[in-house]
Amino acid sequence: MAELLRRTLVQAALGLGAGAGAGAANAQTVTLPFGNGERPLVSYPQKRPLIRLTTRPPQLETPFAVYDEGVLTPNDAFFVRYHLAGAPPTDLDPDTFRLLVQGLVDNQLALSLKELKAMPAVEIVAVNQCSGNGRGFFEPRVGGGQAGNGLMGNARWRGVPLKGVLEKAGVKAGAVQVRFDGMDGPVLPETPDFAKALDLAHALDGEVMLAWGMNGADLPILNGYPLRLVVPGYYGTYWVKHVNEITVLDKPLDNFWMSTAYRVPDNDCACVTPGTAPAKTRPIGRFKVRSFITNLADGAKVAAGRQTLLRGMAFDGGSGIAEVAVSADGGASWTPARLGPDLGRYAFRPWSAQVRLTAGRHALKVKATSHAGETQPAEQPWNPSGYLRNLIETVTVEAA
Ligand SMILES: Nc1nc2c(c(=O)[nH]1)N[C@H]1C(S)=C(S)[C@@H](COP(=O)(O)O)O[C@H]1N2
Ligand SMILES: [Mo]
Repeated sequence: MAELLRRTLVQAALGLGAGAGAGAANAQTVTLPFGNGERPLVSYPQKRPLIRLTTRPPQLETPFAVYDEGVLTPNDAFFVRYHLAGAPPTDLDPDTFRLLVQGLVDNQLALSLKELKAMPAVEIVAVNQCSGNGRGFFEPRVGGGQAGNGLMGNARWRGVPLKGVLEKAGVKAGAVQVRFDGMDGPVLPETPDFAKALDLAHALDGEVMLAWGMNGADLPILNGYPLRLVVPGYYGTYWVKHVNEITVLDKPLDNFWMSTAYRVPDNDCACVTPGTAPAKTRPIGRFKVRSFITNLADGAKVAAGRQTLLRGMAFDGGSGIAEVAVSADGGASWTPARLGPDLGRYAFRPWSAQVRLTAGRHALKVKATSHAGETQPAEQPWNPSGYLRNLIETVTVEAA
């Protein structure tokens, strides 16, 4: 991408451009179905109008109808999540970019994008989902970004296995974890820099990837240009964007983002009684199994007495989707759905089904079961951070 264009895009992404300004006069809004759910739809560079959660840093949610456009989430509609007010970073020159590999290694590396792209590339279709996807629906309500279900997306990522880069550096005995730091830093020195770590075995599993490509194009600036970590099956917090520093550690990373944030109750349900705090926590890990109806929204009108098509997708933390079922009677009875093309066990799995509805209101539900045998609960287990949401979703329609 031409240097001038790239600079302009970054400036605009920081909120300095017209489109990203606070009050584009004709700003459209959407209302998410929970208290204080009104949000502006705002255009950022390389993005179509998305649901804005915060301005500094830019945090953008995908409008739900996008998931019905196809199994891959288009780059210009893919959600954006940042923690630090200074994000995205401004110094994203692909020619001077270097990926530093350091710490407990035989050879410290400083790899250019060109050098990375000269290594054998791999591709994987994988879902990226924020731990707090759907947090706004939690009851009782919890603190944090009040998002609907638009903090997820499915893309074809292209890059090199992290394993290959770590082997190039040579991991020394005594290594325990690998730390990933992106180019965005805190504005205030008191704010903890965003860095995350994976256990060494996970980092070397051959699936975790350093990706520069997304759906056949460069990563959008707001999704981590020029290089990001892809951690298939794991919540987005580990998918470090603009990653330029990898450090092999001899002990687990102890920072705010590992030791305090992004942790769940350490018990079978990862839940506690609403309003209470967990006695013990563990780092958040793999996605819980989820499924959605994408072609009908709440309040949709359908024809009574005729076949109504239901369509959507399902995904889990990497075992793959074994079964999807739909209910047209509020969950009393279930009918199997037809599964669509399989793009891999980390991808959205499309499904479709037909139901015949009598005149009146109907609660349509969808439920997925993974190959690991995990399914979705009817009631959402509660945790104080509003993570891991995966209850059976309901869309209420009107047949006439
Ligand atoms: N550098 C950097 N990487 C980051 C973050 C961040 O704040 N800074 N947020 C993480 C979180 S919590 C999520 S959910 C994903 C979101 O990826 P996306 O913005 O490409 O959708 O990025 C992750 N990587
Ligand atoms: Mo996240």
